[in-house]
Amino acid sequence: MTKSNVSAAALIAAGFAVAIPATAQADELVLYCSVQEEWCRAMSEAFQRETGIDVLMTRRSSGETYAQIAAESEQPRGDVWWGGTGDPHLQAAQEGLTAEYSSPMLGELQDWAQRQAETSGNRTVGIYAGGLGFGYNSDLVTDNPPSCWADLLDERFADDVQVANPNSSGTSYTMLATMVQLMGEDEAFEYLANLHNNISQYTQSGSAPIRAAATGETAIGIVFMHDAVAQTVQGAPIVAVAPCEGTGYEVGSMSIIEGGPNPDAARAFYDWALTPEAQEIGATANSFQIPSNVNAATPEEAPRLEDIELIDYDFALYGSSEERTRLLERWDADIGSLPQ
Ligand code: S7P
Repeated sequence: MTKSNVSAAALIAAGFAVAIPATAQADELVLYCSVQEEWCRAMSEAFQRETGIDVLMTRRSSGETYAQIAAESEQPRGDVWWGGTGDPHLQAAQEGLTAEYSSPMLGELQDWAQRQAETSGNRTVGIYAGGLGFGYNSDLVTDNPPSCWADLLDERFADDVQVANPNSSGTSYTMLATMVQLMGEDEAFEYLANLHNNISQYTQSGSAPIRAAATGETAIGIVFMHDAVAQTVQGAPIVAVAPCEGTGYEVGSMSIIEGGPNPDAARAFYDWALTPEAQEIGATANSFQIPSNVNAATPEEAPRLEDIELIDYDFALYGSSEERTRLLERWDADIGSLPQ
């Protein structure tokens, strides 16, 4: 029995609808992963165990992974891009960098996850969701803690707020698009310019600011709320905040890379990653997003979307190639160029 036959048999025995043609050489998968390293490793190891398919995994932030796939488009090296915010997945879909695929698992997914597939012409799909917010270190911020986006402009937080650079980070692009949708574009850039006075560092990775807050290197990190909760669960004095004005959210996504070297293994991973069993691996790896499969257990610690005042985030617009490119160029010109 070849490795690919073993994998199909194992998955079918486990009740997964995975089809790998008998002739396929699906013994390797090149996985580009954009969640936390611990979850990337846990997913790679579980899939490898289930199927016998070797997983070669690289972890990069969402914007960086999009850029890598675009740069490799003449000779794609990756098979699946798993995780990371939905906007750059949608941009990749629009640019034909990712392949059309309708998984038999689609019917088991939350509406927001299926909508992501529809918006992209089935070139990406939602795998989890989570609200944007911030977290503060309660040892450092003892009085009058921030509860609104507006509070982050307070001069008592000078040099004590971190957020990532939206070019590399999907989290930070979500913040940029959220502010534009909440306030209007010019007002959003004015807010970001004012916030700049309090920013000590624009990090490369979206979750780095809350790791810095956990160690007391900064007081406040602007991140997805589940990334703040992950620090609290690990014992750090971090309080997660859903901003009072309302906020945006992500539909974390997965895409098959067009022309990747192992298309059969890519589809096998894609179908498996949408099963409840695969989605429940997140909580075991300290990741507390809302899973997209309606039959997957939502971690107890996960901030619930219904408890957060969410904007009606326009994924089609802010995930479009033109809008994402334009907003990032404006961020570079108006914010990235400001003196530190
Ligand atoms: O940590 C999990 C998570 O927040 O990371 C993804 C994120 O896009 C990757 O980090 P970057 O902001 O650096 O791109 C999110 O999709 C996910 O929820």
